[in-house]
Order: sequence, then C-alpha cells, then structure tokens
Amino acid sequence: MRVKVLVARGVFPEVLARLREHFDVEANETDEIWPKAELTRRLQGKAGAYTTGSESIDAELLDANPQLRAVCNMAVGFNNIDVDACTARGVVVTNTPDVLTETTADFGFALMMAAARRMAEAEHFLRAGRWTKWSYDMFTGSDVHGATLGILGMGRIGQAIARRGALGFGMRVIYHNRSRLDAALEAPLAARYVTQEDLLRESDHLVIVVPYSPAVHHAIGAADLALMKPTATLTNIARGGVVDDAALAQALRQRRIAAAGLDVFEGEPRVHPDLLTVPNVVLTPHIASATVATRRAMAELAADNLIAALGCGPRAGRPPTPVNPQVLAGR
Ligand code: 8YV
Repeated sequence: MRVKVLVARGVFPEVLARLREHFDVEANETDEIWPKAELTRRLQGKAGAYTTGSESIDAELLDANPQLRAVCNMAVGFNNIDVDACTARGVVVTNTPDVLTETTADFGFALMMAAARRMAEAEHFLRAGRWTKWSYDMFTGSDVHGATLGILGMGRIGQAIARRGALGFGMRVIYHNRSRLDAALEAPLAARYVTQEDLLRESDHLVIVVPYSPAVHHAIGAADLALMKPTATLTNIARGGVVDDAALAQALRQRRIAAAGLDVFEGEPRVHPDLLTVPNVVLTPHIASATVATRRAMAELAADNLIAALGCGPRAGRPPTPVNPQVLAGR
C-alpha cells in the first residue's frame, strides 16, 4: 500500500505531480483554509502533511493523528507548528530557508522605500483625481540613501537587507539580535550591534525581520514606538504579533513616527481597522516571498523534504532542511 500524504493548500501542479510519483496524495483542490477540525480529520491515515503558514499544527491535532511522521512547511517561518510537540511524538518538521532570502530582502527594502517616499499615499492621491498642480512640499518624505538602517532580527534575511542598505545605498547599519554576529559578518557591512532601545532611538528606517515566538510578542509596542524619531519609518516583514498593530496605528495617526510598511499583521488576513484608515502606511498582503521563481523553489524544497522525510527519493531519510533533526537521528 502506498504511503498517504495530505497537501493542505493549493500548490503548483508540477509539485503535486512529483509528490504523486511517491505517495497517495490528497490535495486541497479548492485552496480553502480548512478549519482545524477538518484538517485534523483529513490527516487521518496520512503519514505526511505538506503545510503552509496558514495551518496550525498543535499537540491536539498530533494526538488525533499518531500515524503522522512528517510536517513539511512551505515557509521559512514555522511558528504555526508546535515543534516541541512534534519532536516529542517523533514527527519531523521541515521548513524552506535560503531559497527565499534574497527575494524577501528585496521586498522588505522596497516596502521600506515605499514608506519613506510615501508612494502608496501619493498613488491614492493621484488615482483619486486630486493631483491638480506640482507643489514644493507635495509628498515630501525622507531619504533612504545615507540614512541609518536599523534591523531587528539579523538572521539570513536581515543580513540580506543590511547588504542592500550598506553596499547599495550607503546606509549606516545598526542591528539588534538575540546574539551578536561574528565580526567577519559585521565587518563588510560596518554593521554595529546595539541594544533594542538604541536601535529604536537611532534608526531612520527600522526593518523588523525577527522570527515570531512568544518571547517577541509585541516586542514593539507603544512605549517602544515612543522612543523612535518622529521622522522614522517602521517596516514589518516578519510576523504579525511582533508589532502591536493598534499601538502602531495610533503612533502613525499622531505622527509620532512618519510612516510604516507592513506585509504581516496580527490575526491576518484580518487587518486592524485603524491601519486601514491611517494614510501614512503601505499595506501588502503577506507577499514578501512572492515571486514566481521563489514560490516555485519553496514549493519544490517542501516537496523534497516530504519525499525524503518519508523515506523516498535519492535523499531518503535525509530531508534537506529539517527543523528538528534530532527526530531523524532517533529513527
Ligand atoms: C510564506 C513566509 O509565503 O516563509 C515564510 O515564513 O512568511 C512566507 O514566505 C508564508 O508563510 C506561506 O507559507
């Protein structure tokens, strides 16, 4: 009998076809997000789950599906998965690092620039037919080149954004991270490690790229925003919940900071209603990794992981990017 797997969301047909070479695949034909009870039910009898950030994999779901051996997420982030609960039950978890780093950094930089130069606000003004004349101070924003770029979360994507800022735009780079980078990584960017408080105080453009965990929930709240320069921008491409969206909307409305760029939201796809009515924020629907090439690479890597994690293909037993490799060692 063939091993059964569940593909929880829509994915490239070629990737589904490749999975079907190895497994009996139940695919989500409609791409609706299945409620937890339905996801739990559909996982019955499945050895593997191909998931995205929209599916929550917790202890209760795992206990209802003790046959599950692999959860392969088509995302670098895996805060939708209780990894400890998976590890305790011998379920290998995989993610899709590296393949999206440069694409996501491009988008983070673009969103930061759009916020600094007020692009969305200006575009809405033009589309609304309100552009009747040029004026010296129309949509004046702040410079990106030569400014201080602050990065919260200096992992792979954070470093890629820092490279763009330092090498392409002559920015001074400061960062805060759980741990300081090796000097060899800091040196080419002249990146300076600072406390989170100094990061907030000194940044002209703050970009948030820290992975979500309960420890960083509302890491940026009202008191933190109050430390920022009134001319500063804040860009969040990490996860909703790292920033207190209600506090951010208030800071934007009161012009306590100049502008923001947000690709991720608390409770997305819902967006805090106050963010929808403040003009000085650029809002995008969680698309930082969305180029055709990168989404393909992510989908293929998640498939490679699932195939290998379930003992098939050339890397049988050795998925390329496990999050909890200790599970594999114990098999
Ligand atoms: C995904 C992301 O598009 O990789 C991540 O962690 O946030 C995005 O690239 C999203 O999570 C869908 O799985």
